[in-house]
Amino acid sequence: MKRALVTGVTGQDGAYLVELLLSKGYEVHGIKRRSSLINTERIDGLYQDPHESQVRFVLHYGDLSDSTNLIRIVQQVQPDEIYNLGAMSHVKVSFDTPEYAADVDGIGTLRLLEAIRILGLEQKTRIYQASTSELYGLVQQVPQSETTPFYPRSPYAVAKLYGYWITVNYREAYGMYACNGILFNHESPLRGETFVTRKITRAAARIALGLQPKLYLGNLDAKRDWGHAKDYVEAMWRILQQDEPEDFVIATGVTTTVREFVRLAFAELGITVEFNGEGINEMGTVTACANPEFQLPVGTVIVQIDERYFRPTEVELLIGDPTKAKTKLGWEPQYDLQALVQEMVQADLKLFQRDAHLQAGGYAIPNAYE
Ligand code: NDP
Ligand code: GDR
Repeated sequence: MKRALVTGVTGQDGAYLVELLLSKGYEVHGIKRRSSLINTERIDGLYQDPHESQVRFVLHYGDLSDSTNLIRIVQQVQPDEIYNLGAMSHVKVSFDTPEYAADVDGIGTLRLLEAIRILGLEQKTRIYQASTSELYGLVQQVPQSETTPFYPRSPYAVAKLYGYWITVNYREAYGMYACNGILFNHESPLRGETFVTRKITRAAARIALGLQPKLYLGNLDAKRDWGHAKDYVEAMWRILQQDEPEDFVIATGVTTTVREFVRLAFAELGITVEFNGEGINEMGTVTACANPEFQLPVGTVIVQIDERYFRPTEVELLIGDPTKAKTKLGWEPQYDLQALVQEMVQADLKLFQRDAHLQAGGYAIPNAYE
């Protein structure tokens, strides 16, 4: 039985990856951080009672900022494969906590690579590094491929640039099976609530149900190549199953503006939104509502701009070229954007119908921070 160790196991990708690895017969170990509230919601469905025998999914407390902890866990688990998904993964927040992002996303990667080396596991343990299309940053050429130059535009991306190159360096210096997956944005119903797609699908559901009046966004012109996390964790696994370690771009090859994502999300609920105005005065207004269950009069303004959500330096355009992954890994995404939006919006509608029932029954529903 193969043994895998997953950092960032409580995150979006961690949850999908653990499910995939368990389905392939792996014994899976995950590293979770201590938090003041239980933070395992995404993986609770995969929980196995440690008191039972034959348990194949085990959690360890740990942190990418703690070398001794990482060395101890790697020594104990002796993994065949490590997936380094743990990170301070929010680009905008990295401008507020740049040193922390550098420590966890940059040096955290080094700590894991060193743990493998210190323990003499270079020939046994394969490692996947969660690299990102944010490395491309300021547009040099499109579509972006494995040979496109990097120009990171945030403390997050600069930290990930270190993670990328230290992974390449350990592969070349010590003959380790260490690979980067340069993944473009991937989303799902498990996506963190403050990333733009999930913020939009949650708001679409809540506005339709009368739980929230408006959605405030930043740069509507940004273009992203959005795929589904379920497809992307399959690619991560395939990257570690090749004869030779290599880096791969994982993307759909289709790019869409944030503005268009908003339209698609509301359209999934039968609500037509049109945008008017320029710059920070741009607004999204309801021009039709085909669903009689939703009380949204034509003319209601439901999207406005809030400058707080703009970044000091922005990544305007991402569109990936997944040719190498398709050719060498045989990887093909199963979801297109329409199917992704549909799954996310319907999941959030179901989630917030519960709140709508509670509100109708007289319970106060608190507003959430974005
Ligand atoms: P999430 O933000 O959903 O998950 C991040 C995970 O990292 C969480 O489990 C989080 O724990 C954990 N984590 C944060 N800080 C630390 C730390 N100091 N020590 C250990 N663990 C930590 O991210 P995704 O699942 O979306 O992304 C997975 C990885 O892929 C990340 O590295 C991200 O940067 C990268 N990536 C993501 C892309 C995407 O579009 N989703 C695209 C390209 C790369 P907790 O739950 O406690 O916060
Ligand atoms: P990104 O994802 O920065 O690409 O990083 P995010 O969803 O945060 O932003 C995408 C684009 O939308 C614009 N935007 C907004 N973004 C947020 N979060 N909130 C808003 O209100 C808003 N309005 C407009 C942003 O400016 C941006 O252009 C994600 C993360 O998962 C990273 O960890 C990962 O490496 C990259 O994707 C690939």
